[in-house]
Amino acid sequence: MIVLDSILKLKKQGKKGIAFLIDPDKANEEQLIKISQLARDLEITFFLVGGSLITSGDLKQTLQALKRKTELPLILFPGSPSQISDEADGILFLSLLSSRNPEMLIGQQVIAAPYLKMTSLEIISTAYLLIESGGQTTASYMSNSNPIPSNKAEIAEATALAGEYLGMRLIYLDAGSGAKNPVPANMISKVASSCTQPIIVGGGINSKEKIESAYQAGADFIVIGDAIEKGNSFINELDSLKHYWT
Ligand code: 1GP
Repeated sequence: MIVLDSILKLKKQGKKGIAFLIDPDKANEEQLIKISQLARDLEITFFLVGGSLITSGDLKQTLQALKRKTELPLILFPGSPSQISDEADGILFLSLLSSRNPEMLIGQQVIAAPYLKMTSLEIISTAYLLIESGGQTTASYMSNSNPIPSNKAEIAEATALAGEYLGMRLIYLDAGSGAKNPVPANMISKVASSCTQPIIVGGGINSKEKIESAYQAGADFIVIGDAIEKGNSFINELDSLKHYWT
């Protein structure tokens, strides 16, 4: 469990982590070169690759292109069982615990399992919680599920804890890609106060302040996708936060 161990090690050392999310639909070769360079300079922890819906992009080609440009672990963040590839190093094996949709809780996982068995991917069991973020996101629409209301931190806490008791190794609180509002700090704190497994937070993180607020609330890891792909100017300021993860 190389990737999970490195996440646990960071947490034990009191360090934070940062991952960039690459959506194969949005990233072209030129962007991948820039993003890989940035990842190297910032010494980020790993890449996540995937999306709720891939239409035009090619997952395998994106992974191969990334592998030519970076040594960092590539972890699949799949929107469906079609997003499995041995070109990656690992996979977040997600169960959408915020939903009451059996397909997202266990159906898609059953379809994926025999394919995963044929790969050498590191499989990281992850409690995945979508959080309401000021508008519908692709993730909540595609998963046909209601996200947890943003003012119901206690529901997120109970859900994350249930995931931990079910044996899941990571807790991912996601406001959804391009979210208007990120996961609220008080919700992150509440989850962090009950759970012992590492907490990943993502969705709508597009400023230094939002990163620091998530870390200070108890996030162990943050994920940035949209802002990196768009080349948002705040990425030039990330260097000053490097002490959190290096
Ligand atoms: C989405 O948490 C990720 O699933 C990242 O979100 O694209 O908004 O950074 P952004």
